[in-house]
Amino acid sequence: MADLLETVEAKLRAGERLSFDDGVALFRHKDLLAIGRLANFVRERLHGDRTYFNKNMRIEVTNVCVASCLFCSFAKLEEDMPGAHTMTLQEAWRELEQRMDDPPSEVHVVNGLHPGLPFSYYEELLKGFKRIKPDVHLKCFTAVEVHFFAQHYGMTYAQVLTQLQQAGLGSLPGGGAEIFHPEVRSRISHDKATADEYLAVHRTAHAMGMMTNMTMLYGHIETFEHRVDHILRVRTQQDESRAMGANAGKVQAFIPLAFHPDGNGMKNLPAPTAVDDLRTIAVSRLLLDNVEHIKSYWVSSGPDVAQIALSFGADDVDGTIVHETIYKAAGSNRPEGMSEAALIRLIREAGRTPVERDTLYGVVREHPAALLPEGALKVKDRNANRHLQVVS
Ligand code: V47
Repeated sequence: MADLLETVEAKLRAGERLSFDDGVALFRHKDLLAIGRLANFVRERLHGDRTYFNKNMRIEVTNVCVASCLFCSFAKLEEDMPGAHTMTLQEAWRELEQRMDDPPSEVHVVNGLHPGLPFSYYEELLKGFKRIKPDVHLKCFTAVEVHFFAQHYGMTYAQVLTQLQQAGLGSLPGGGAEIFHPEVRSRISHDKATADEYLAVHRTAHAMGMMTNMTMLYGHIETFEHRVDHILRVRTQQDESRAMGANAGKVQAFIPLAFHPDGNGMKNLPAPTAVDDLRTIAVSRLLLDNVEHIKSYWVSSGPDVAQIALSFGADDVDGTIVHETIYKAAGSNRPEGMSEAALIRLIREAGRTPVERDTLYGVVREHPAALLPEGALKVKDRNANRHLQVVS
């Protein structure tokens, strides 16, 4: 066992890439703290103590979806089913209008694959957000949605992305990746974009100069080998995109998403544990030598684990979010949003320096690091969960 850690450390110091076998062995290695230390070494080499967050909001304009993913607790097959909803454009725009007293810098939209909306609905959606806040960054539509649009409206990926870009699209979020390996994908999401199609959409976006994120939904029926295969497919795509030149886009952040079992086709499975969450963040950091940011999405792992993950390879916690619905539908008891003050406190108490960023990792504001312990930084925040709440 010590041999593995020594080999990995030597490779990291020499700037050498870890292999598939290294990745699987790291997932199986019992010394979580030792793996965390290695991932933290890489994290600090890249980012020091800097830890990123943004002011964002999530909107799901429709949960009507022709796909039937086994893990999904959010989608409804048809518009007239109980719980199905599709916002009018005015309703969607109002979500942003209502936030204009403390506006987000990013709107993140993820939807079901709705068979009955015209393509112009999505174009108008983006244009309307831009009318309300011209400098807002629109991180909208997963690669799975873009693939669906291309098939459904008879366009190429480049045509879909160009038209959406003209309407205001800024970048693509990472959703829809799940697990790329066909042994798993064919069982949990057989009727949407394949791994190759997902990656081809990202490749097209990168060729157009657009930034994207990628995710991995872990902790259900997949093996460690499937996870490593998934992470290495991200790495290979990133190599290819970086070879496109300086004007090309790339994968900015990789986001492991912890599976939540409530109300979906895998409800009999247990959710992944905190140790699995931390190990997955750490191994992702170690394998992805060409992706700058590893995001510990506080909604999926919970704020407590997201905070600890900042010492296991993660350098980003996502943002304020406001109204999260996908994880809520899958049984998450996390708050739907977090205030900026709560996120800053979470980062500071982890001994890190909070950096508010925009979607493309431009620095909006660097906050001073905390002197621990953090008596003077207590905030009253009813949105933060119990552990982050302040005692006055
Ligand atoms: O694609 C769905 C996942 C994703 C469940 O790009 C589930 O910055 C766990 O992609 N349990 C949407 N996960 C969210 C997403 C995301 C989140 C934060 C930041 C970014 C980004 C992207 O949520 C879906 C799917 O993989 N998901 N159901 C579930 N039951």
